[in-house]
Amino acid sequence: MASLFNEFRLKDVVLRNRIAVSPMCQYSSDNGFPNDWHFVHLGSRAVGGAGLVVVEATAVSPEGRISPADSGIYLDDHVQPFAKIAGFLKQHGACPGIQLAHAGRKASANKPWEGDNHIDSDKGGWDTIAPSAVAFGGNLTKVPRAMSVEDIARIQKAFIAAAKRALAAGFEWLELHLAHGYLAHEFYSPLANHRTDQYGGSFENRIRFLLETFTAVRKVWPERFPLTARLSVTDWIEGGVTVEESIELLRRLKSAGLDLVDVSQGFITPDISQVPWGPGFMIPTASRIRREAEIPTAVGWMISDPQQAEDAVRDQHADLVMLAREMLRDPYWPYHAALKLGDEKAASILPVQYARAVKAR
Ligand code: XEN
Repeated sequence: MASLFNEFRLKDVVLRNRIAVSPMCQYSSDNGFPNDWHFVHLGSRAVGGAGLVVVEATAVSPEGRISPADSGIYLDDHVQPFAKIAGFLKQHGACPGIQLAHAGRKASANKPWEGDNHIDSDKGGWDTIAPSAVAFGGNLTKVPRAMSVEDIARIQKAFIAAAKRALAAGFEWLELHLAHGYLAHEFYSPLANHRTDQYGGSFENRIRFLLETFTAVRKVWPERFPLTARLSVTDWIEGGVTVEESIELLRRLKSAGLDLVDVSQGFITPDISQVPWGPGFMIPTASRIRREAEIPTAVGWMISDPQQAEDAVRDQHADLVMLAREMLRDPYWPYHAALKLGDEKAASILPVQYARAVKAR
């Protein structure tokens, strides 16, 4: 049997295999509410056989949305539509997960297919906040307001409230978004954090927002369910965060109760020229982090070949593979991967409604 189809236990959650659907922004919500699009998009991937399906970056407060069309979980009324999605994912054998996020200085942007640029505050956008009053650059030119200590406390409370709502909606896997140049990453990276108070400067100070927020969420998220984080472990450029620093950060997050790291990279600057793009390019880094931070690890980025995914799990470079674009191309990727790897579980991956008609071939 292929290692990719081994169960994975984390806390009281048992995933049916090592294949996870990465959180992927759909830019299809209105005032944060998920709708039929999200239900079908996420539900299809559960039906397709993934062990874990993680809902897109879901904003903890309205100004934390990347775009006006982002999902959010900042209202009690958001719980019910998310509960419908979480319930369906679970009913179809996938663990329901959700990623909680605040976009910081990258918020108030157009959908990617409408330009990906900042929307003016008087044209449907809003004023943004970040650790420091420094614009991202590129298409995102808006200068954020530097957060006060009161702003920091308010956003941390928003993360706590969002985690409670996610639990009420039936999610059993929580991922905090500490990556991709959004708010938490902006605190972590010296490229975005120019503060001179206790939240900026030294490594200890730059990780304070991340550790405090994580610790606060851990208090309200039950021990029986995994609390995970997606971290950009490197900024790839001089002066940015490094893998070595991230290993130290992950050791501390682990002491604070982190159950798994979803290893990601970059996006703190618009310059992506130094990223070594290629199939599975983050697997060696994830492997090092898994070994040195001694923490269960998920890895994504340009993984599409079942054999590459299988090797990553079998050789213990990662515990889970996170698939994004490949899952958009093929919601039945787990079934097709099992066929390709010759795994006897292939037929049983399909739901009964389909399996009786579709023979493994
Ligand atoms: C291809 C994903 C890397 C950068 N982005 C990350 C996003 C949303 C859009 C782009 C995220 O983490 N929510």
